[in-house]
Amino acid sequence: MIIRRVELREIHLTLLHPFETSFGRTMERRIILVRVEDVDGREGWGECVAEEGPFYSEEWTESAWAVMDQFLAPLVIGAAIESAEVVDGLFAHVRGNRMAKAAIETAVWDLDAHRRHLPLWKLLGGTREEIACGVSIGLQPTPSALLEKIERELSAGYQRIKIKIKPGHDLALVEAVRARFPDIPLMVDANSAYRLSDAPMIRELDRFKLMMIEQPLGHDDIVQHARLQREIATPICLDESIRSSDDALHAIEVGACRIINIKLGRVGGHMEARRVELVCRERAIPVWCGGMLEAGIGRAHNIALSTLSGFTLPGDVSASARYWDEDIIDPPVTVTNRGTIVPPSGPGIGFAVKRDRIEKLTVRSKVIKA
Ligand code: OSB
Ligand code: MG
Repeated sequence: MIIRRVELREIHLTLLHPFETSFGRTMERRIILVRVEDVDGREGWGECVAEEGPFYSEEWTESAWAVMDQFLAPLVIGAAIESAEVVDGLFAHVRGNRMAKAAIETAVWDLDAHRRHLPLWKLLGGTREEIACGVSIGLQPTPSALLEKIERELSAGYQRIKIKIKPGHDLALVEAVRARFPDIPLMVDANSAYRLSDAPMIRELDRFKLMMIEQPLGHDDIVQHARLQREIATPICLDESIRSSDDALHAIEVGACRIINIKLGRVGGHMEARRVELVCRERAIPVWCGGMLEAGIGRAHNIALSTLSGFTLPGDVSASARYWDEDIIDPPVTVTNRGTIVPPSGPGIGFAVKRDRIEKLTVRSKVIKA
């Protein structure tokens, strides 16, 4: 395929409920959408998961826009791309900026799947006809508000509950959740809020039989996580620290984690996400698909990724209705009462992109062509 046009647009979408983590609070998302078009007029869509500020990672909406506009889009335009598998190679000499890379790379995968009349998940090599879903619940104003949210998600059928923790909102919070829900599959995510010197507190979490603790220490650390893992029984899951399949290999080799969260944006797209999945599967490390408060296009790519066989744990991929009054895809993502999503059978991402809605939400756009 030869791509003749890359369209960037920034849309603003307001979350139904604010989302709070140890590093900040989000209400309005500024999301960059990517549309690629080939010389035959076929299209593919991607979504950039960079957030509104450089707090989860160094990337943010403005940096991703600039890198896509000035460096990445020109690299795909006019290039002979036999398959979407080569796109990450075209980007290899651009350092970092993985969320920007993933937005364009995933759009080319959607286009490639359309061109081959295949669902994207099948083109990626996915085999799961149903994927397991969990939810990520942000920090709440009170413990009782958290318990209420958990109750609601459990009755919707979600298979595991993840709650955010931070210093001062950890042991007592988990204790309150366990007192009310003694047996549910439960995990916590600290988004790098602790230091190795907090190991004694973290070890106390062992008594709550959590499925895992996600990213307790430094966002780019591996060695201290290995030390911590030796001191606690709860499995560590790495999120922020794993930016590539090499990172995954290193983390597994030194025992820094027993589980890995894979996010398309954090690793630079489908190709690298598949490499991470393979490194983990070959070493019996379970993986699950993380989320970044995506709108429908990013969510659809996450669903496709989650069909790979190594994704044995419920991910943070949940229904559109938990985030938005109206999504940008049709139909919106829905979850069965068993807490699963059935990947769509249509070509590409398998959802229709709502052009009119996107047009209304757009605050800026740019077309890059030869
Ligand atoms: O650490 O997994 C995380 C959202 C934004 C940034 C980082 C994270 C998250 C989530 C939300 O936990 C997952 C979702 O529901 O999309
Ligand atoms: Mg996380």
